[in-house]
Amino acid sequence: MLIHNPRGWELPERAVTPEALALGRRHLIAGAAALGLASPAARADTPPPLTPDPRFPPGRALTAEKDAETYNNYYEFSDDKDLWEDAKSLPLRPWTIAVDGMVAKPQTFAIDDILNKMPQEERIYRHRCVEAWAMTVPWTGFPLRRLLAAVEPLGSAKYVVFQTAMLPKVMPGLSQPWYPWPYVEGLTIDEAENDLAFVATGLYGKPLPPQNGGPIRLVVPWKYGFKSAKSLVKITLSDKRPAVFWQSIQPREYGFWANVNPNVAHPRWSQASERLLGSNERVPTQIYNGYGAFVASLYADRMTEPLFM
Ligand SMILES: Nc1nc2c(c(=O)[nH]1)N[C@H]1C(S)=C(S)[C@@H](COP(=O)(O)O)O[C@H]1N2
Ligand SMILES: [Mo]
Repeated sequence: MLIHNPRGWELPERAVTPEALALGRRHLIAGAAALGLASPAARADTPPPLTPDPRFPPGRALTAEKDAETYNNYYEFSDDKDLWEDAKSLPLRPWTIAVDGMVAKPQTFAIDDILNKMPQEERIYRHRCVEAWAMTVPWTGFPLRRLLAAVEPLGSAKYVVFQTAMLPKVMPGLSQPWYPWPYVEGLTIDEAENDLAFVATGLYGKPLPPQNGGPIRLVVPWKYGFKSAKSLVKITLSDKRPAVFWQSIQPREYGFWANVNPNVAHPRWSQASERLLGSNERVPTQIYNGYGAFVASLYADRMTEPLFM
């Protein structure tokens, strides 16, 4: 079932939640009080658990936490999926993330300042890797547009560029010189400001583990998974489209836009269906990974672009 009750480990006391969620929670608390149950969420000194944003119903069962955290793509560590133990050597503190480029107020944030400053939300999103496996997981974090608003993008900025940490001492993959390190990804400004574009700092109600991109990563669920860059150290606003990691390696197979589409095959395999992590079940792939109602309008004037690779 989809019922999920995360701990509020990273919710600052002054956190604000969307009204509907706060209301729903008050009902829960009131219900518990009526039953005479001591509700930890009702105490002022304890942050309440987060409720998944109801705008984004996942429509399928949550992936088991163990599966999502032991089957990963993180090429800085390895091109195998079982890198989770090696990734534990990534030091998650101290950690800073610079937000710079074409902005009025460039800033370098310490990760704990971000956690304290940004109201935390939970979202259960479907995730679709270009390799045709998929998962459904609860991320904790905040909308990307809130972070952008803090640095005040200039009107001339057209793209948002994301850069992953490069720590050769703990990331053996960096010694493979045929990859164009660092891992860089990018979105257009309007994609980055879309409701769905999310910065994750937690997973299953706990701090984001390193193998999943801890302490802070991008999550753009309507695009193939490679767009969702991990372990971010820099976000740069630019008027130029960046050279992005997989497109630089193989431009015939991977593009800048990478929107999910079951009808546009990868040159080497079909994208019509996907395997759910932790099972052999295959389900049909949905255009924009099922998020078309939120994002299809972004592309109405971009139909001449290769939107689906
Ligand atoms: N820095 C970095 N980010 C990355 C990757 C990577 O290799 N390095 N892999 C991408 C790919 S292909 C996918 S499918 C997702 C996987 O995220 P997960 O391991 O949390 O499922 O991370 C993406 N972000
Ligand atoms: Mo992927």
